[in-house]
Amino acid sequence: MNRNVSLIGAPTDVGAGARGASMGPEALRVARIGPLLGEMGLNVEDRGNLTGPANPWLPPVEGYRHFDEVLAWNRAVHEAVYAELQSGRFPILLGGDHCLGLGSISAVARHCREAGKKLRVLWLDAHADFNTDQITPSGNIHGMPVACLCGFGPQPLVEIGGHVPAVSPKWVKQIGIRSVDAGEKQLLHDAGLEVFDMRYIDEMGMRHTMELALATLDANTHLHVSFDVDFLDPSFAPGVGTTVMGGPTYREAQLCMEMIADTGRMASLDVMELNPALDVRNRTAEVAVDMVQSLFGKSTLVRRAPR
Ligand SMILES: [Mn+2]
Repeated sequence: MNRNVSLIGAPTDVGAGARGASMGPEALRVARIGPLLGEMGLNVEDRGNLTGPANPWLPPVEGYRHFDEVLAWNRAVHEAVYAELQSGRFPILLGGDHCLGLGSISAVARHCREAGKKLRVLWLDAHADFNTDQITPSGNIHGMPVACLCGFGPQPLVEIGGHVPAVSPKWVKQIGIRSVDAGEKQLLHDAGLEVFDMRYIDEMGMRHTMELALATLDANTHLHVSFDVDFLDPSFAPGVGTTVMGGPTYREAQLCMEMIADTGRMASLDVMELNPALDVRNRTAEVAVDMVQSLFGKSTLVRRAPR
């Protein structure tokens, strides 16, 4: 795994239905994301925060809230993530709401196209984020990034990475899903995304789920992880805008992260939707950082290195 890591803060909640995810990057820094990764032997550079328009907090216009602001933030994220990948570094996007997954993953896809790499995206989330302006109940664009990446959405958003669609639905595996809107469900099925929802994880277990989700990786694969903190069960990670009960337990989530680390293929990461305004003494930020450490190979039990 690339151990030269760049932290990129994207302090905005323009795509969300609650204010507060704009404070996520700083809460992750307060929880010592940089120093703790540094202690694991990673070379960490904190690039500070991107800038963009303020959140005007307006109702939807033609199906979207804050379209222009979302576009501006995603363009900034796209350029920042792309620049880190081009200089051979591992970008970690500190969100910010999940609409920015569009800017981040479109940059990763562009990099992979140019470098001849195969792309796989693991979308860890309580929600499928596969809405469009036609079916969205709220107009909040943080419910739409996966659809936009797959080419379903407004032209300026879907073509951010210069190639439409930015990713094939076949490259995306969703894990932990437990809240999907009715129209979204149909569109997900039609597009052919592989979704490992909570029912699947309940029945088959996290280990089997991750074995399948990671089965097609090879030496030429760039694995991107888009970690929405609401993936975690809110009993131990309450600091998000859209909590949904019945998520992975702490141990299940750790296993998920450790199995990703074991592949050695993760090459970029988003940590999204942390909302300090809804958190309790920064506990969710600390849990999120704990999970990120596991993604980089920190295991709970001390294990001997394989011979
Ligand atoms: Mn999400």
